Amino acid sequence: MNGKLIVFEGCEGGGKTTQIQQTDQWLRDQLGSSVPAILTTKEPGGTALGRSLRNILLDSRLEEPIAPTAELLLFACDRAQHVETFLKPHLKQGAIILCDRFTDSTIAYQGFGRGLDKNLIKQLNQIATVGLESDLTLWFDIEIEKGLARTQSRGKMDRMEKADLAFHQRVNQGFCELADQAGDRIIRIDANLSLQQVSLQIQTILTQYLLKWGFTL
Ligand code: Z5A
Repeated sequence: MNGKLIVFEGCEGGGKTTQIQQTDQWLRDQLGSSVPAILTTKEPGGTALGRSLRNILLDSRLEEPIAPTAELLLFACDRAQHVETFLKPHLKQGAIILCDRFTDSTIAYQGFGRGLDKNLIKQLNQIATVGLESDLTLWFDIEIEKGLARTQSRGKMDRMEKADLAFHQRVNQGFCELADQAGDRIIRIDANLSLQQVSLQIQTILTQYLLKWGFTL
């Protein structure tokens, strides 16, 4: 696998989506045509199948609640398709991929948030990814209330965002524990700061990693 998979993780409203767009442009400016491709994608929803699954997973008007295990399997299904048909082929060709959420979200949301067995989730992640891990994960650490206020100010909230505050606090605790255990695979970003300050943190970290990986800036 020649490319690099850089994942943006964290609770709602941390600014992942905004910063992925900024980082995409920054990487293009830094690396020019020296890499085969710079791509952005997300989970759920990085493939055609994934977009259908995303509509189901985030739909707040479903006639019945999605059972936690069914929810877990839908996220795993999205990931299996994404890894096999998008991530692995593009990484093999040397692409740098910026991905909005990946395996750590499942441990944080379905494990810590919903209370499902974390070892089972790790096994399921292993099946869905066939062992693919991020080269670097940027964890957008934001105060829960602040992040939810940002998403609420956008208007309509989706099914996951509508979960209660205690759920989001458990998810946040999950990301904290994952970051503690992961060494330098997961790097904390202070997402409470301004857009510009967050961008600067990301660019500083990415510069270190790109040089470590042998890219010329
Ligand atoms: N999920 C799961 O449960 N299990 C899994 O395995 C996976 C996912 C893969 C995906 O929803 C949901 O699926 C998610 C986890 C779950 N659930 N929730 N809740 P999504 O992809 O639609 O939502 P999200 O990933 O949570 O994205 P988000 O809510 O849009 O947040 P964001 O991408 O981190 O933030 P943003 O869209 O860039 O910014 C939000 C707003 O804040 C926006 O108006 C910005 O202009 C503003 N913003 C951003 N940065 C700043 C700063 N620094 N200052 C001020 N304002 C800012």
